[in-house]
Amino acid sequence: MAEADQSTTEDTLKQQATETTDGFHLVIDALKLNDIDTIFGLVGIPITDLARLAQAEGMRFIGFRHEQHAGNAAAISGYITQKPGICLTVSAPGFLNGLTALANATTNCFPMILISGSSEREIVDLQQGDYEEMDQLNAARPYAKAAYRVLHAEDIGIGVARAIRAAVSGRPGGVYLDLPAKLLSQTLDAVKAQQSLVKVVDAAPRQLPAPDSVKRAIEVLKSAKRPLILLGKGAAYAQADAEIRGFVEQSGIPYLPMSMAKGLLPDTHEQSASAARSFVLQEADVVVLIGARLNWLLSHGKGKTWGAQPKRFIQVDISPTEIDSNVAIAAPVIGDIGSCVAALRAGIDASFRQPGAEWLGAIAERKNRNLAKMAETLDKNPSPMNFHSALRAIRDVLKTRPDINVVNEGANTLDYARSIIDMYEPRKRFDSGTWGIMGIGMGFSIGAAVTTGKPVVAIEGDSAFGFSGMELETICRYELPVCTIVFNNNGVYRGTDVNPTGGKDVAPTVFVKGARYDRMIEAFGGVGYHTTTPEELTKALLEAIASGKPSLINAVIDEAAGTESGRLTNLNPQSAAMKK
Ligand code: ADP
Ligand code: TPW
Repeated sequence: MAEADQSTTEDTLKQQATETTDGFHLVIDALKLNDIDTIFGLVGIPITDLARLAQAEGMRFIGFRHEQHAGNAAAISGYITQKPGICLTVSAPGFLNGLTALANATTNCFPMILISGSSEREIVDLQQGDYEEMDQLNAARPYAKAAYRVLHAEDIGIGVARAIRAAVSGRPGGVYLDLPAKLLSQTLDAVKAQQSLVKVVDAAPRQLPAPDSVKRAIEVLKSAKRPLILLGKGAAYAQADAEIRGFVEQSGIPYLPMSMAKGLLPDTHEQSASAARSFVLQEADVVVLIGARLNWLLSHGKGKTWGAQPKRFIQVDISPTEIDSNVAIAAPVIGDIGSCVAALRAGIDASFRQPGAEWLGAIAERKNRNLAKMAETLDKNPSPMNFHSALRAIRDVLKTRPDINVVNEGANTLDYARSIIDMYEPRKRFDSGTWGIMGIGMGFSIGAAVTTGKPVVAIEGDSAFGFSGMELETICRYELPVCTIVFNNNGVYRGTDVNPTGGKDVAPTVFVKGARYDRMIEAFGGVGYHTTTPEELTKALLEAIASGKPSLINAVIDEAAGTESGRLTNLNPQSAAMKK
């Protein structure tokens, strides 16, 4: 080696030996090492520098106006990619704002990590009144799948690895990672720091079902006369699309998609029983649940919805404790959906009989009847327009663009859009989910647009939109191809309620009449449209999608069109009683 070269090498070695790094860098290094390239968040003490550094190191930092929406963006990004979405917040209030999204992610089985800066333990534990002081770790625990705190910079690698694994392995969920301010500025030797990082290997390992559980399930399936498959968002999340489609088609069994599983097979698939939903739920004798829980969305597996016909359930899920949660499950198949469905498919041998003509014929008859009835309703052109005529316009545009992501929330807007807007591709529909939460609109739209690079159409009730409306600025700032359609009927559910006392205050469900939501987006440079007919709505939506610009369509709906709580009237006995 030449003398000059030798001295350079020595210099480098010396420099490396004395070079230090800090907690800020290590957090970013740990995320990047695990292929995480985006952070959704909102800055402030002590994480502003962390956000700056993330950007300087080539990550994307998407800054929001409220942490709940950053959290929702992270959660939906996790659902789409199977990688945990990251939400970064400040301490106490910022953390709590993000916590709603974390809890919602956990409830929906979306993988995300909420990372919050926090005050020093010494001060928090003695309750000495720090700036934004809060015992965040304990506050997060009940609402997260896991919660961790890192106190030493050399543990950041392990902390991030644990958080990633907890978020995506088994049943996915929300994870909280607490990073005290002091941790971020701790320095340590750069070489040692690099060695402390962990690249997570096989974060969500396949979990093969036990062969005897598969055998049992196949026996139950073979005994069925009127089988039904129910696909949930767990099935969509699993990205086992070909396997699931293969199972459905090979078995010939009719299926129902839960709302976010729409598009896993195209809604126009001939085996879809969506248009005969009530009939198949009541009449089926064997129901195969794939990544769907028997919670309130399925009337807990009992009661009128499920009819008098006794049922036997086969349930495919990764979580063993989900089994028997509401009713007895005859054949649980525990494992990841891809592996379980592959095993079930393999069990469909020569002795398996596809469902008979009697069952399929009865479903087809109901389907045709209901579809004809629906077509009649959709074809009407009332003035002012109503949910149906507006949704017909949107449906016809979206039919030509199956690649578009659809976000949907509201009461009537949610219920009608779910059944009227067909989906053609998996993981393109994102909605209020397991909680029926309002406020996911703009967060999910931003998360989906940033993650997929594809356009988003958000179909929003006017009340629902209000929860996240300020994020229009975020959409404009990042120039995201999001078109928000506000179904404006002047209030929550509708705009016609009156104050029974005749007093000055409007009824609890009523908003400002004739609000111009389209003007909100104009304030940030986006394009606003004001529409009062299906034709105007069609034209605006086509133009908005073609332009790819941030846009908002104020769709004026008959203020008397909505029903209280949409189709959830049965969960609202008090309100029904008051109206008697
Ligand atoms: P829906 O609301 O669409 O009915 P749920 O959220 O109730 O769906 O149910 C999703 C289910 O899917 C959860 O019970 C969850 O444990 C399960 N799940 C999620 N991911 C997987 C996976 N990769 N493999 C197996 N089960 C999964
Ligand atoms: C976080 C309660 C359920 S649906 C809804 C509210 C307030 C809004 C319905 O009105 P909207 O839709 O959006 O105008 P539409 O189509 O009927 O006209 N707070 C939270 N979550 C929920 N679910 C509520 C309140 C609710």
